[in-house]
Amino acid sequence: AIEKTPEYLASRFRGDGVRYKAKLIGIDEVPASQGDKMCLDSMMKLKGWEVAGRHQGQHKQRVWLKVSANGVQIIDERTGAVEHEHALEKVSSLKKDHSDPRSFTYIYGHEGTFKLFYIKMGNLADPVMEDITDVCQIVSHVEPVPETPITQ
Ligand code: I3P
Repeated sequence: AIEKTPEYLASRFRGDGVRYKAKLIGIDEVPASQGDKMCLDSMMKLKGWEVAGRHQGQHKQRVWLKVSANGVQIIDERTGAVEHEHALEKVSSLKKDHSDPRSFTYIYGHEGTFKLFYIKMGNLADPVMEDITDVCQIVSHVEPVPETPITQ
């Protein structure tokens, strides 16, 4: 296993960071930043919608999930458009989907509203969950970079 030195983590999540192929199962507005039952209820609802959509011939949106020191980005695979940009300090409740090793959820809180993002990875969910955990850890220990004073 790679030793996760501060230098290793800093370089892993610098710039564009890491990118994974994924599909968006769904997004749901939730009442709070955390809560086990709340998350499970939301996941069940979104899963129900996914199944209903599939029965109508719809496919989940294919996306790239980017994890860097600047946050989590969800990018439409087809257009390349950044559809969601999540600052790490506003991400909470990162959770494994115990019914599917490829899926996970997290909550993004912004101006008093909370949204649960339910994502299915191309492969296992563990590596990206580990990356999100690691990058949150490193940014929470880093002082914000002071702005360079403008000298005239
Ligand atoms: C597909 C199958 C895939 C699924 C895909 C389904 O149905 O369930 O596993 O991809 O979802 O359409 P079928 O076997 O009838 O073709 P995931 O495993 O990534 O969910 P999608 O159409 O939403 O991509």
